[in-house]
Amino acid sequence: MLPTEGAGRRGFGHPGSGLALVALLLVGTTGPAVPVHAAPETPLQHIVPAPVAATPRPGVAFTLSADTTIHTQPGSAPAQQVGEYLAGVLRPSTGYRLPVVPSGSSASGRRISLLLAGADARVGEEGYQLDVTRQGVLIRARTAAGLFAGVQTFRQILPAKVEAKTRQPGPWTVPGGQVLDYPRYAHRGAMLDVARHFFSVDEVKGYIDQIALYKVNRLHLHLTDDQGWRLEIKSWPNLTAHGGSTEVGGGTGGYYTQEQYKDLVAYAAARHITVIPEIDMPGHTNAALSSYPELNCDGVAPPLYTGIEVGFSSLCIDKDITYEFVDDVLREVAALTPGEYIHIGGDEAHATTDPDFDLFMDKVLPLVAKHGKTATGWHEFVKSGPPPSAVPQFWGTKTVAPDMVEAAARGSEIVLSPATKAYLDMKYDANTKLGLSWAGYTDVQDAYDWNPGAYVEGLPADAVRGVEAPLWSETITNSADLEFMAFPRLPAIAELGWSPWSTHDWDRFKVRLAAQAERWRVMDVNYYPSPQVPWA
Ligand code: NGO
Repeated sequence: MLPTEGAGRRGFGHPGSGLALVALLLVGTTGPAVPVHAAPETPLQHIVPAPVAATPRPGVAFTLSADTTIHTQPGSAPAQQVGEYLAGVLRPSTGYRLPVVPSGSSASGRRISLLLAGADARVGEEGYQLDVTRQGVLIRARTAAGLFAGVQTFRQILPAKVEAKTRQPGPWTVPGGQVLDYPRYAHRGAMLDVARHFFSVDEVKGYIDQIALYKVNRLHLHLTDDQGWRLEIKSWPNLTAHGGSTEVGGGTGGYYTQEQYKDLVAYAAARHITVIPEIDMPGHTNAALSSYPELNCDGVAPPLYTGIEVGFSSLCIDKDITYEFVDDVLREVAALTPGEYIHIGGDEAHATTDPDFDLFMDKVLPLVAKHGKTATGWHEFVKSGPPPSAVPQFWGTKTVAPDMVEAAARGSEIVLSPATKAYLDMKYDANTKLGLSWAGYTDVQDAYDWNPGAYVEGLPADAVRGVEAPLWSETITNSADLEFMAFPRLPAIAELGWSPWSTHDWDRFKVRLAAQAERWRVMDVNYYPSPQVPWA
């Protein structure tokens, strides 16, 4: 018995189980989501991002015990890595050994299985199928990324205290049921500005762990700006020695050595998150200009900058050394980047004339390609006519953006980060102590209530590559600040990136969000208790 035609087409029944879909179902990508009443509350109803379909098995549950084992796809190191990651989440709080063994081995006890076979074909490259029966937990996917996404859902249906770093009393029970799930968009990003204020490797890892829980798969690091250069470039060492030595407000700044940066990239990759490094140019370059006088047209290095103005700096467009510099930087960054994309900024080049901007991009875009990468940039960079493979990141405040529509017509896919919706550095309201307000206040509902597929007027839905939530750090200095601005808005943007539009419903989302707070308290996430959300 299926509740709607939509569910009949896209919902996920359980062949042969005869189970009625008696609780909240998230019914696929067409038609409205349908709440079906009369079911007991189950954590399956509280998953963020909302899954494509979740079907409770009433009266069924699975309880982890001291002899539970984690079985992974035989012969697959990536699947085993996901198993070890899951064990790493579960061991401290449960105190169980949870050995990770190849599936098929004869370990006794009940199982959590992570298999790369047998998933519904609809799961695609990043989706998964999760089954909880009395006998165990079965997560199936076509890729390790899919298994990893399934593991995040499994975490969310366990009691929140599972996130604790110290041993807690059980029971560790998950409700019976089945989830079929896959993302709406390929790009589900978070951006962190480590240039205005520096964030240590451990702080960034903390954020990676938090965004992974919401199935974010891209971390864009804004590594350079007027106030600081944060990535060691061996061929231009003064970029960090001098250009990394301060930050907004005059603090001591900091930078990542290439070894540290590689460690960050690997840490993200182990969480199926690809790092997209940004070297912002030709504007937002005072830290570089201050480090090397020869990059300035007049040959004079400006002082380091610790304020928060934008748009005053530019690399010298006419000098050959500018392109030798960019070539060296891109070569080193590309060598540190397993992902396809390098972000070349391009925003607010107010100190560069339009013809100079074109000239600059005409020389720099081929350098990105020369080093084997594809360019992405803030949306202004489309004015230089980049190739269709280049991905503009829209950060405008209006829904009318003919340049984005034209870029899409030329074949570009666009990442949406509208400043009025997705900027995590905007204040929630007039009382928010942190943050900026140039794009307006953005409370949780504002962040959530927009449709990326129909946001920019005239932009075809299939030209949208995904969404990204930028967190600029002019006013953000530490993890507590970062978390206060990101939670609960980051999960809202993550849901827009993952969940089918048919599940979109503020009144239900705010209830699911409220249910996350217990987890954030256990994880020590300093979230903003917005009055818009019915926190328990
Ligand atoms: C703008 C600007 C950044 C600021 C940010 C603050 C873009 C793409 N450029 O966004 O330099 O930090 O606003 O909200």
